[in-house]
Amino acid sequence: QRWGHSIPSFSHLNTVTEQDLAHFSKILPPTSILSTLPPSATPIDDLAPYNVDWMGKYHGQANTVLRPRTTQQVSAIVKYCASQRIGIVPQGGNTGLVGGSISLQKEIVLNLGAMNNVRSFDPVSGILVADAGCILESLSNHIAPYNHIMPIDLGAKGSCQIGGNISTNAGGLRLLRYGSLHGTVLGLEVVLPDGTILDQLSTLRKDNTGYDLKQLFIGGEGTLGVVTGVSILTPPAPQTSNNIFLALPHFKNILPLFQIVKRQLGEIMSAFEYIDRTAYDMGLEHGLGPILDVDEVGDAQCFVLVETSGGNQDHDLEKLNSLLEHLMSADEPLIYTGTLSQSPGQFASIWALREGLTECVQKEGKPYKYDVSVPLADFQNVVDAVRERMISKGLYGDDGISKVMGYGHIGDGNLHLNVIAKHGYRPELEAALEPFIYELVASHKGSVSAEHGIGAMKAHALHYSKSDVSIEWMRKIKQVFDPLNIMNPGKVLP
Ligand code: FAD
Ligand code: 2HG
Ligand code: ZN
Repeated sequence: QRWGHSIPSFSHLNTVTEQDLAHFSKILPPTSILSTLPPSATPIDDLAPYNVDWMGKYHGQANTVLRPRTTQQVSAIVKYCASQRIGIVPQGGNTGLVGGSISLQKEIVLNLGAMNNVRSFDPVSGILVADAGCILESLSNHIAPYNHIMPIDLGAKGSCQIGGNISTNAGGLRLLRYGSLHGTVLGLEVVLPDGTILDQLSTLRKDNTGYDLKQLFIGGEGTLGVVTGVSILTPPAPQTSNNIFLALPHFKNILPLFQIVKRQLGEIMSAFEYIDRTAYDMGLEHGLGPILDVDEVGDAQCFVLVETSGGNQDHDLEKLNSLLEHLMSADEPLIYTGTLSQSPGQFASIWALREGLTECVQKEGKPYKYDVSVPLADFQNVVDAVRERMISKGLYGDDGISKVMGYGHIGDGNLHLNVIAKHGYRPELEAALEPFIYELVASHKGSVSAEHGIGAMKAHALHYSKSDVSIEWMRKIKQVFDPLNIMNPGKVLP
């Protein structure tokens, strides 16, 4: 069990009993209740997928999982849990990377997966209203025939739910173009920790009627309530999309490259993603790519994926070709080589290399993941500093940390630092990494969580990126919404 710090004890909370289960069966049909307690007596293996996170890093304790189908059922469950002081962990697709969706003690898991209906879609405004448990990819498929896309996209799209995306304020691959969910979410329906239904499922673009409460649940990580419904603005699908993949001799070329690409591509640039050499080689070893000729890549230190989305293929191709020409023909070229995708298949393989890295990391061993914001110029320094630290501690190698790598969303200043323990997590590895990495990030005035959230992993590290005053006011907000501290206890706040 790896919580990054000691597991808090929840003396204020009660464990689910057979009497509680009897009450839940008045709210939900038997098929929506999984519990090791009688009369359900679900085999423990059937609960296992709800008690372990995507990385296999966080192992939970829940003896009961509830899978409601309606907002009214969620409300009745939460109201009862409040009356009995039973802790609740809201769970979406369980793809989170900070242990937020796993029960720390014996809180119940409230899984939203059965709330998966699209409530409405307006093809004129592009406003989609859906249950929180809808899988991101199925929402994309739902609106594709109307030529709309979701404003958010990420590697976990086939499993993560829109309610989970909103609760983590997930960033992903389209943030550069469409901005954060704080802008695209128009309204939410939320079951508050006393069971009250807060209906703010607005479909208005503009609504300045006082405090914008929904913003608190975007990135709230299930600590302030259960998101049950979502209203979100979806943009029209671009008429044409292209991507290029570039190999850079040195990391130091990234900043001038970013400036040139932004200047030359202007409004059509929709993503600018980063992969360092270690991550690229790992991707290749796991069957992704190759995208570029191995000889031309040479000793390239890092790679960049640039995507464009526009309205006219000839116009966009002209811009991309002249960008590549400019980059290659300079006296001191910023790149060794680059390629422009020539087909939908090649476009997809270039993206697959970037999106597939998280799964490759998983196959390499057990990852310590640090999702940080630091100045772009320091991406490589941060990765190198961590590798050097592990070497100096004698912990670098196949029996300790086998790889340290960086990839991420350069356009957003977000580095994914992945530190792989080939043969599994060990306390001395973690002790060498933390608080070293958090202090390093703080020294760059960065953020210890750019987009994955705080969850259980980083609650004790929140202070590296938030002032005492901020944390105090976060606590006050938590106290107002959840005075009994039943909603995802032990997460986010230290
Ligand atoms: P879960 O993992 O189930 O839950 C995450 C948190 O939200 C928990 O604290 C949980 O309690 C809470 N929660 C979930 N649903 C609700 C709800 N309905 N109401 C209240 N609280 C709720 N993240 C990024 O930001 N960008 C990426 O590019 C990205 N790529 C990823 C790629 C892969 C392969 C994987 C495995 C993960 C990736 N993630 C990324 C991390 C993850 O945050 C997202 O996958 C996603 O937003 C989590 O959604 P989920 O439905 O799985 O939520
Ligand atoms: C991504 O951008 C995700 O691919 C996952 O946020 C990052 O694997 C990671 O560390
Ligand atoms: Zn990411």
